[in-house]
Amino acid sequence: MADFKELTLHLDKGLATITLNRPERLNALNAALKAELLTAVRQIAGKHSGVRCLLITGSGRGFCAGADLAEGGALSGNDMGASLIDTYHPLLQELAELPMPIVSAVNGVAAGAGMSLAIAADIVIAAKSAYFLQAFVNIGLVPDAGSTFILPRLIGDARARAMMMLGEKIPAETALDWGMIYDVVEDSALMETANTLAMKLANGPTLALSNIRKLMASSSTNSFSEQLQAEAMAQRAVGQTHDCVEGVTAFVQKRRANFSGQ
Ligand code: T3D
Repeated sequence: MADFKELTLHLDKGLATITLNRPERLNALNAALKAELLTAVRQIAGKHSGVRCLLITGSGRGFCAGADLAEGGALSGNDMGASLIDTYHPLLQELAELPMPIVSAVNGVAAGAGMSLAIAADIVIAAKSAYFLQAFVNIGLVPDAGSTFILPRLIGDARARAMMMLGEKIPAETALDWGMIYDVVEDSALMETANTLAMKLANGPTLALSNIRKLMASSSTNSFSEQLQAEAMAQRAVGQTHDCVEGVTAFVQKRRANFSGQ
């Protein structure tokens, strides 16, 4: 297993937990953290990793404050497009293609690319004191790391534009009202709630869950008939899995299904 300094990776019964670990910088993404994140996600994605759900959170009082502005990459003269293409995009693609569900437990501020990372998860749970910030415009940048794709799909055009253009803090409870996230819990309950939910997913029918991810991704660009076709193809594949046999058998036998991820 790779050695990490800027994050921790904890593996427990099919659940991988990545904790961004630069609390003194609100877990801002420096080059080392981005590289470690990519390594960790690739390790989790590996065929023999045994991981069936990924949980991402932050240490300290922040989830992630976006790009590390102290590192100098965002200073004028640097090609930030290249930096996105070389470092953020492989990570976001890897997350998008991960064959298992992703949960983010937003323990504090999620700003800039840190917000993009938070909402790249399938299920986002936030602590009551957390907030979301499209910080880019406040430093003269445009939203990146997938925010212009994901955010309007979550909260609609009007609210997404306002968040991106005004660069204001959106409290977790407003994010919940707007449909940006799945749930808000007391700060003290965040990790237990997120762990319970992530463990449930880790014990779920992994191939069905990863196909749900794919179908949700294609539904934003497919036509209705293309999406019906995609559903049929996914169902053909998933319907032949051990987990489907187990799920139906367990239903008929009136017992809880014991999914293996196969
Ligand atoms: O090439 C590329 O990489 C392009 C990609 C760009 C993607 C982006 O994400 S651009 C957006 C970058 N992020 C931001 O603009 C957010 C900057 N941070 C803030 O606006 C505020 O820190 C927060 C609103 C997030 C939190 O405010 P507050 O008052 O709770 O905390 P603070 O005091 O500002 O921050 C605490 C410490 O973290 C502080 O350090 P210090 O003074 O105690 O030594 C602060 O400098 C540091 N910090 C916070 N955010 C960042 C950061 N250090 C480096 N980079 C940061 N993004």
